[in-house]
Amino acid sequence: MNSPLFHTASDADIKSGQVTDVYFLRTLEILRQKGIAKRAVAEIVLKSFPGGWGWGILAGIEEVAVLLQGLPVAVRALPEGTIFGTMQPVLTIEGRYTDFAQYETALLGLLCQASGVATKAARCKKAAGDHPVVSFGARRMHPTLAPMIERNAYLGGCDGVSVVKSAELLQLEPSGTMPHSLILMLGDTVAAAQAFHEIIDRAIRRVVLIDTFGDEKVEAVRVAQALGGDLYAVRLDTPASRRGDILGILREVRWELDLRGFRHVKLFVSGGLDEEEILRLNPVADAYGVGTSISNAPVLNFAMDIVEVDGAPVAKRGKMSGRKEVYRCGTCGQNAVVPAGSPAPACCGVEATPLLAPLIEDGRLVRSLLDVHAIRRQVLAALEQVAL
Ligand code: PCP
Repeated sequence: MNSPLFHTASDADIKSGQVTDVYFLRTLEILRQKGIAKRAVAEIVLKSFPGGWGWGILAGIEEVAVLLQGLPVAVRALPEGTIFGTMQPVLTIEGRYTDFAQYETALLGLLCQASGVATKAARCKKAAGDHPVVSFGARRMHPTLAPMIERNAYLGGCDGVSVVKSAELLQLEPSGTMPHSLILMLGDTVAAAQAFHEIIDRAIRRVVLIDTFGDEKVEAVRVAQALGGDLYAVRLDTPASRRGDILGILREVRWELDLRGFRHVKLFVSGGLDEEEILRLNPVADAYGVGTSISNAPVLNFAMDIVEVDGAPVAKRGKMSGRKEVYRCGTCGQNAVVPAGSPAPACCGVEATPLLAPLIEDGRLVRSLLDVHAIRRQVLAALEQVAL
């Protein structure tokens, strides 16, 4: 068997259950030798959010459907992109425990990282409002993960992604400006701007990086005078050693450009950004490139726990036993969790809507999954109802 080029598991490794913690295989060995083939209902729940976050965006469901298809199990899940809270089951899996036990590791991995990235992206987009946020963080993670990271950054609300392969899979045009290396190669910011303008497809917006050699406000005016109406924006990726008061620097750049009639030139900021910094820069900045804080977002520590065995409610300490339903109030957007079979709770005077829906039955996908663009639109709409 060819060993993988990179230190990663292949699709076949994941699908065949090889990406599993060894204690699941030992459990299977014991259950099989003891002839224990009990049925179980397990649920995936988040006990707490990182960083004091009040909500999360559920992501990774499309990949979970791929992982579990073909197994003799029944799976119910919240729709991908749903805003959820702590102690709310986002997915349940039912079947003979020995049929799905070894998939827990991969299943959680697919949800934990994707939902962390999608939630951080949503927080940055919520902070930025109408200002575009572009995902620039693939370079901080193993390249195998770039498409996954950028799909979930986009699903969470980012307006664009920078990696060519990710954009291709999302059927988007890749987003990007120019690297410092181009300016270092050309030896001057204006020379680089003019070369970019001369050679790169005119459909690509002219966003010129202005922090390589000189002071940003001087470089901004030089580039604006060189490209005039063809200049869409200037990018400030000012290094930490010079960053000081970046809001002050942005105000100066804005002032000097406006004074000389370049009101059309937008200010694009990147480097060390997160939702708090975006909120601070919104008064002057027009667009953001966010890397590390999204691609290296804290994972959401979902846990998968058995809540029923052979039809009887049972759970470990710290968990509530029995099957559950998650309901959403159509008016205030609040979620509520009740034991399965209970009447639908009322909220804001209306009957709430059940959220957990069948995803897989007898190993077959029984739900048509929305495409990532439709999910993103739903996420942006739902973000209207939550606070940062
Ligand atoms: C990086 C690149 C990314 C930025 C930083 C993401 O800058 O431009 O857009 O930053 P973050 O991870 O802190 O959010 P450099 O590598 O300095 O610049 P470049 O490759 O653009 O020359």
